[in-house]
Amino acid sequence: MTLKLILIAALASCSSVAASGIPYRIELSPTGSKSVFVTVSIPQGATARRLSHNGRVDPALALMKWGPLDPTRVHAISFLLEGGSGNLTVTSSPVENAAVTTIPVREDTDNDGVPDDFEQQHQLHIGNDDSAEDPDGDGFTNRDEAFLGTDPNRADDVLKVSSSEYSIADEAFIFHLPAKFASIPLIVETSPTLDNALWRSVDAEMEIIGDEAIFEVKGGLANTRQFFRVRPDLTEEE
Ligand SMILES: [Ca+2]
Ligand SMILES: [Ca+2]
Ligand SMILES: [Ca+2]
Repeated sequence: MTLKLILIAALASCSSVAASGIPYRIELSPTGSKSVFVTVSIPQGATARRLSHNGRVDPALALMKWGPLDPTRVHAISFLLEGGSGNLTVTSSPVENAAVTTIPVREDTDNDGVPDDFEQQHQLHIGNDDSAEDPDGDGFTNRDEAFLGTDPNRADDVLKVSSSEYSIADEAFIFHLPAKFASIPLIVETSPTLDNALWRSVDAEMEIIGDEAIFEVKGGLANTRQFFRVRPDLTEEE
């Protein structure tokens, strides 16, 4: 069995959630039939905070562990890393099939939570904190865009629900998003009103079909109106 590791973009925060550190997102595509365990070791002097499910952090050992992971689907690990330099080492087990990958810690020269490589790629400014700016006016800051893997200079490259419907057969609200957002921890929230909205999170099941990530929220229609929104989930796991 081999384990394919893909490091996708990374980065920072949702405007409504304070988060510090450089975000990382690692995609895991186990192949074979056995469940897989994954360990990420963190460079000395760094601390990690988990964002994604299914993992635990052992600060004494500077390790993060995930598993068992179902080998039949893709998993995404998201975390924020503060401090330290060197490499992240990603190891999978069982031992006889171990795969080891090293990922260099991303530099953030101006310490604004947006890594240098993203700033260079998108003509942002290393040397001054432009993380809260929104040059394309799409409502997402440069930090948000780096986290989401969207272009900070293109308003049409943005986290957005492309379509939605209510399925009477499934008794569920269905939301369609581009599949590229499937590996980002997202949270679905609902409110009965948009004036003085009271957003609360709801359980949503996600599956990827073709080029779409489809979220399904059970229930609804019993009462009157319900509003929904989807946003990056940067809450730390307990
Ligand atoms: Ca930076
Ligand atoms: Ca923007
Ligand atoms: Ca954008």
